[in-house]
Amino acid sequence: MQKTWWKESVVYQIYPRSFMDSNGDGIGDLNGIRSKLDYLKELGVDVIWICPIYQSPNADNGYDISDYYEIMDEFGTMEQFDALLAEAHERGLRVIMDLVVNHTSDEHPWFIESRSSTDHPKRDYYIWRKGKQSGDPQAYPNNWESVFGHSVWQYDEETDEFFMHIFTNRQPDLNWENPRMVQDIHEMIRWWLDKGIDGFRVDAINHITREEGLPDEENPQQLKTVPAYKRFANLPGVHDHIRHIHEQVLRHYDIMTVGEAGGSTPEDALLYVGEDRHELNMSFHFEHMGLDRVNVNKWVHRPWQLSELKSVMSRWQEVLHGKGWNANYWNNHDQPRAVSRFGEDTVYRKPSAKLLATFIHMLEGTPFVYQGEEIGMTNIRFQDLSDYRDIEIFNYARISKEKGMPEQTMMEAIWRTGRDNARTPMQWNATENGGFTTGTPWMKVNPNYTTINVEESRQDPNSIFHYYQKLIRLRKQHEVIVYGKYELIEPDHAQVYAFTRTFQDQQLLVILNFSEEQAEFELPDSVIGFAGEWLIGNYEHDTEPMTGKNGKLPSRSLRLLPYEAQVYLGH
Ligand code: TEU
Ligand code: CA
Repeated sequence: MQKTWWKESVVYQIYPRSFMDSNGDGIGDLNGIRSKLDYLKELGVDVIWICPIYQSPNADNGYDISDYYEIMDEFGTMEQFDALLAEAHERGLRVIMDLVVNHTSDEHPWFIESRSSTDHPKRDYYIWRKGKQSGDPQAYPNNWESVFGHSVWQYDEETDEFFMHIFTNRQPDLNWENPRMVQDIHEMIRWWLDKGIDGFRVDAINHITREEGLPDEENPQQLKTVPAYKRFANLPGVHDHIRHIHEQVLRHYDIMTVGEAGGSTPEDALLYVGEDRHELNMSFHFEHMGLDRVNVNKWVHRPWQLSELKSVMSRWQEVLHGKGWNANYWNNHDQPRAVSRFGEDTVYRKPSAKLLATFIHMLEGTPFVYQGEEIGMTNIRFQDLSDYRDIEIFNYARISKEKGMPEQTMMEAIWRTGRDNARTPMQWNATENGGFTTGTPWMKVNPNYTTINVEESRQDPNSIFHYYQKLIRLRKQHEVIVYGKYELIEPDHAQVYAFTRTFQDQQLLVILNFSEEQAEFELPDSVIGFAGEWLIGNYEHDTEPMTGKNGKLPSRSLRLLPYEAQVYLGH
């Protein structure tokens, strides 16, 4: 297996709009990020991934780009970006950008030209089709549903045709079958890499080709059981495009790339990240994010099961080992806060946040930490729909009202699942608005900022922040944390998720009680005789637990407190 810096790194994701506002307009910005680089250095991360900062009308908070070569006015200027990059590099921090090339904004000049006439040279930069009945804006070319609900087609009167958009109708899909469009995108990627950035998180890359001929889904049953986006996800043609980008552009730089590949299985992922494939370094999957949802509809909840988490994560660990590389995460800007979802965000907030962190950092793969996760930020519950900001939430609310869903049911789904859970402003201290802005924040701050904030977390030696700091430091000290091979132990235990990692003569033993109850855990024969020392854990014990002095684990059975995590290092 190849050793590289991006395997040894920890990545920190920044959602710029909500990170830090430097000028009091209520919107996070580049200078805000610059002012927090020392904080990130203190935490110990190696790479920052900044969500889109390009020019955008912000229908989807920057994921709708109108100019790839300019910085969004609200975020600052290109000079400020260059300064941010230089200051990060001075501190030994690498910077990766979001690359959004499945679609642009409908305000991108390419689209404005494309929509102007059927024979414009830019027409084929996007995907245009005639409807089933001329002049009828509802006579869609086919019956595919978009990721955010409703048809993937939007009627355009100008030319009596529809354009395709798998996300919102403000995000027309680029046509990757057009070589001139592809050349323009390659050139743009090269331009950013020549600036000296350290790589990309590639948005929705698995979606850039669609099923040939764009056929109708004929079986209505199928529409109910298979996510609609299967028609435009992880199709073989995607790989030709990625390999082409790699060959033309990426391979000439020392960078890291992580693709977003929703709906992918470990086998699909190997096609993106297999070391022999020359496509991407790693990819995000969503299988663990689906464990508390009914697959066809993210808004419909089901309780998650530890047994399913074990089988999903074990498959990813095993299938990719030695062949590709995992990107491990619990949180990002599209997901509710993990501590509120897979942990417990009241009495056990601290131990459960630390337990979740232990899991992600002890798996094989690169850990991704999302802003606020390192202080245990939680979900938000706005009573008033108008306090939300996310276009996906508003689409869902509109569709729910059309269906006659009771208001309360809808609000509960938004509280549980809405993306704005992750997007409330970063909580820096206990002053007004959590120290995020001196003005009026673009979205309200979670009122718990008075107790959950960075300042508090930095002062408390037992805080979640310091626990993350320690986990990150351990990664630099023990190669087994980076390169060890994963093995699940005691797969049937109902409360405890335990596994080992093995690299040369080093071994890790990771024991995680994912429940609110105490748990008894019998060490299996395979680890009896494991000579281990205590590495890290999320509870204070009078004596370091279960450690025979530099020796074997003293007893066969361990008693774990609620959400207790214990990690041992053996040699
Ligand atoms: O999200 C993409 C997204 O939601 C899907 O690709 C998802 O992975 C798939 O449906 C399987 O669950 C990205 C951004 O992260 C998000 O913020 C943007 O709104 C979206 O792309 C559009 O750019
Ligand atoms: Ca600002």
